[in-house]
Formats: sequence, structure tokens, C-alpha cells
Amino acid sequence: MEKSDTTQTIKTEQVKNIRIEHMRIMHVDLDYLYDNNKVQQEHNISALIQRIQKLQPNTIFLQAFADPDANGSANLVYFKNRHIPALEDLFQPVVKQIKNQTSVQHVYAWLPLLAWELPNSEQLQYVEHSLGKNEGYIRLSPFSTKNQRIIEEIFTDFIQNNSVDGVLYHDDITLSDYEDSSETARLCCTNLSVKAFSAI
Ligand SMILES: [Ca+2]
Repeated sequence: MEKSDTTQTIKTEQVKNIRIEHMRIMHVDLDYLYDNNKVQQEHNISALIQRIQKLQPNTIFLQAFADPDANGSANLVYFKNRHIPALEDLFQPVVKQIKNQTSVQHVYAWLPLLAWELPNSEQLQYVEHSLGKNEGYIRLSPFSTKNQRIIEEIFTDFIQNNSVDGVLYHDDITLSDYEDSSETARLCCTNLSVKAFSAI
């Protein structure tokens, strides 16, 4: 490695370390703030604000999806969009209270990329295990162009109506050695193989 490359690598690592050291992060789950009783919900939000003021994080990772059955896949969200039901448009009001009442500098939205559980009426293709097992999160097949469009539109609707400093992706962007075995994925891989051999 050239000396200039080594110097640049060291500088880059130093910048990364500084950023990590300077991030005091609080991970906030909106499922624990949401309540059907709005008086209780306001109490929950006030308690969060007080805790932030006491602990003094400068960065919040704020969950924007709801997972009432706690299987790790999003059944609902806390923002308006075209595809998945909103439990309540709660995300942005909580961001505003955090920004207005605390010294938090950055708020990131915590969102899944594939682990969406849309209504059955949508009849979407989900990731399938070749042995028929149910392992990992319920995930939309990334090989379906329809799924790709829906995910893109969920994020588009979110970002157009919610001001955030970035997105923290859920730990759902993975496939095991046995996934995805759906017909959609097989067809996609077959087409890719044909194109690869054609290019040789
Ligand atoms: Ca769920």
C-alpha cells in the first residue's frame, strides 16, 4: 500500500471513531409509547421526554413501525402511506416533541426493508424456505418487482412527510442458504444465469 493510501486509511478510521464516540444513542420503541387511551399516551410521551432530558443522548433511533405480535415483522406503522395500515400518525409528532423539548441533535427512523406483513388481500410473494420451514422474520421476497415497488413507495411516503436525519434498517436484510426458494426467486435467478452465460 502506498504511504498516501495508508495515511488516508488512518484518517478515515479516525473520523469513524470520532463519530462513534460522539454518538450517545437512545433506541426508542414507539410500541411502548402508543396507547389507545390518549391521556395515557401523552403521559408515556412526557415520561420519555423527561428520560431523554435526564440521560442526555444526542441521537435517537426511533421505531416507525408497529409489531404488536412481536415476531419482528411490521404489521402496522406510525406514519401515513399507501400500502400498510397506520396504527396512528404518531412518528412525526414524537420527533417534534423530542426536537423541541430536548437537546437531541439527530433522529433516525428505525424501519424494516423486507420484513413487512401486508394485508392478505394484497396477495404478495413472501420469502420461502426450500424445506418448508418458517425461519427468521416474515419477509417480502426481494425478487418480486411488485414487492420492490411497494417497499419503494412505503419509503417514499415516509420520507415525504417525516423529517429525519437518516434511516436505521432493521436486521431483516438477510436470506439463509435455503432462501429464497419461491417461484419468483427461482425465475429471477434463472434469468440472471441465462444472461451471464450469454455474456460469456
Ligand atoms: Ca409482526
